[in-house]
Amino acid sequence: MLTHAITADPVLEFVSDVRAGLTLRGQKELPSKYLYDDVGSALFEVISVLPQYGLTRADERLLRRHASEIADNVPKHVAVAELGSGSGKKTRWILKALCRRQHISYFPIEISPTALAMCERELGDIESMSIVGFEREYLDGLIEVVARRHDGQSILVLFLGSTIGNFDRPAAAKFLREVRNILQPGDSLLLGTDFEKPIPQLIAAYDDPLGVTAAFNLNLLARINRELDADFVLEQFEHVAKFNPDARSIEMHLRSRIDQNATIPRAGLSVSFREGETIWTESSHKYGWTEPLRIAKDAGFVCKAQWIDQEWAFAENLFIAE
Ligand code: AVJ
Repeated sequence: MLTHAITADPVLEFVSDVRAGLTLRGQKELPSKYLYDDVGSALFEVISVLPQYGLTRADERLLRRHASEIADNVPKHVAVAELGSGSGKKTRWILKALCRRQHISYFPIEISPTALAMCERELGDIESMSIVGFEREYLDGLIEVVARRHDGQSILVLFLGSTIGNFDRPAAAKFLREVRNILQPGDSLLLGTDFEKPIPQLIAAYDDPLGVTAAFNLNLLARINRELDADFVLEQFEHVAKFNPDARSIEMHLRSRIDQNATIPRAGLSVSFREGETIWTESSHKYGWTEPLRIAKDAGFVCKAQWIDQEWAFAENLFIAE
């Protein structure tokens, strides 16, 4: 299948986000999307097979078990846009179920070129499906996909794996509203959401005893060292996972073990840290049982169907644009 990536300019954006996040006066922060370079993506693959982290397996189970039922609930003539395709492994089942009915186009949208290439390799063998990858931010990519819509074709957006959880609630609502505005009535969105769980279970999932999540988090500083010539001493930072009861999210931070400085030459920056000060690197919001229904409604969708995993409280929610 013909494949080509359409590229924007990632390096400048990384520099400016790092500068903005580390020069904040209060809580320093770095956007979680930068966790996923080649090393980070590989570490996340390991996280997803850890016994303490059931989220990805729940997502995969649901997509595998209910693929044909999900396909039956979307229009036959469909183009699929996936926001953050990752390796593409879990998407295979749903794509195959859709292809059984009619030829489909699949557009993975992904900022990591490596993940995009992996996804295209992983799924390139599916018959009666064409793949065109977009190396783009989600909404920019989605706009490009919609511009390629054929007459009578509907769009199915996949936003799986609880990536929505990385947005805080207002940002998630705004994002889904933007997705809705790019779509037309009758288009669909399959959204994966992770439900609230006991706090100790959440902490264990985000601070595993093998230290894989710690490595995943610390890799963000290693990445800044590699790509921006910075001199972060990784041993002088530690991974912290904590539950934020107001936001109902698990936060990952990197805590400075001592008073120290780091220089980031390619961002023209020197940053100081006090002992105990943290860089906030990710939030994973957890949802109440009925929250997906309200989220759908607030963004201009109706929740047509929902599939819930029995082992790990997680749902695939099928939203239809109104
Ligand atoms: C891939 C965003 C769903 O938030 O649970 C896993 C990333 N961070 N362990 C999540 C993650 C720490 C993950 N998502």
